Amino acid sequence: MNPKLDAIKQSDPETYDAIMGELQREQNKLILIASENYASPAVMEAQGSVFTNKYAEGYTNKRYYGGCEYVDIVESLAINRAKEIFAAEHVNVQAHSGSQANMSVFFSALRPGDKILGMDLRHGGHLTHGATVNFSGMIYENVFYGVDKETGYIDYEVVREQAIKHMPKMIVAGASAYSRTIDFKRFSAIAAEVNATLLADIAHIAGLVAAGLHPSPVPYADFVTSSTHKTLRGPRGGMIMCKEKYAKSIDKAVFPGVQGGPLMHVIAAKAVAFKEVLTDGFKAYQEQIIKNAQRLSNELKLRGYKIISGGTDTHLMLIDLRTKNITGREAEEALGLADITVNKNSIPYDDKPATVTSGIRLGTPALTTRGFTEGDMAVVADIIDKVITGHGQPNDSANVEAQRQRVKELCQKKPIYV
Ligand code: DSN
Repeated sequence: MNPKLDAIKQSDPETYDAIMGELQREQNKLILIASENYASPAVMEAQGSVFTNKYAEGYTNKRYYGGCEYVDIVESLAINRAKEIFAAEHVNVQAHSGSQANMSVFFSALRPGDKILGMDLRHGGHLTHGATVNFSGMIYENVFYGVDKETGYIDYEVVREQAIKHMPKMIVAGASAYSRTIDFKRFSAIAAEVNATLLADIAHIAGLVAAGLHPSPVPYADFVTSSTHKTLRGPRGGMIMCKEKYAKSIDKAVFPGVQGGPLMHVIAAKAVAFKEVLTDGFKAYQEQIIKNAQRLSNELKLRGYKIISGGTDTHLMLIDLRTKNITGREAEEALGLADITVNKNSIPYDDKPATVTSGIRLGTPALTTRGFTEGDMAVVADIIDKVITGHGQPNDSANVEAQRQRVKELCQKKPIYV
């Protein structure tokens, strides 16, 4: 990253100060938000490049604007690299976000009023999988599956029963707060049984899938969507993969259906990120993300924390704080004071509203990018535990300050963008 930003400093000191403030925040805090990561300097250079100036409605060699010879090159690079990574028949890299990727799939495969079977947001699903406050819940009829109350795992027999009972037009597999391997093959068998289309949303696990550490849905699902900035470590954005037979209809749904001009600077950054995925170190990085998550989960369990489903196969975990006498909101605030950034999260069968919650979600992609390994995760778990158990105790402020110092040491030891 160019740390100087001389032009912004000159022209707009307020924005410059905000950027520098954010850089300090990202450097000096432990980012444990499961959906966040640090994009590489190369990805950020591409995203800050002259491609931000260019209109390119349409697709390669079929644009509605002149001067598209270089955008055609980067869009083709991004598409071909994504095809190679995921063994996908067709890829669209124009979706501005994971949500717009999902919207494009819905618009291409469904009619208003059609029924979708998705994972309940309160059990770890995503807004765009049918939540009533989202377009997916407003335009379509939604039914849900969740996780088993005892095990915390998806019960595929229940998914199947729901599918047979409701006969949805589309089944959505994928989650934002589910820590276990998703059996896409099983989902595809269920979808085939009820003649539904299968959409796999791999936004959270795309990096693990790319590295071969989580089974890929690409052979099984009609459509696979993802964001590009989570475990995949690219720029903020979305992408869609599908079978060749859906290629035309997906491309039409993205443009002109849902979006206008593609963000070519973001697409250039996707191309760069996909090249990074294809390098030798990427698999080891993804393996380390999982090792770190498993160590963090184990260390927290040793300190009496209940992890939903008992652990993790992926980059994240969901912690049930009810045994610790603290809400998700209180834990998020308390950890924030100690410079640890997490998000409160509903746990399955939560009786608290989404603004309070009984849980927090933790993820390791960002810490892994800055070089944290299992030993560091043991220290992180201990700091988290000390903050949470000290919350509301007489010496709370001194305790928080002591933990903040420990965070500072960790951050200084493993700086970002070196
Ligand atoms: N909001 C994202 C997350 O935090 O998981 C999903 O899009």
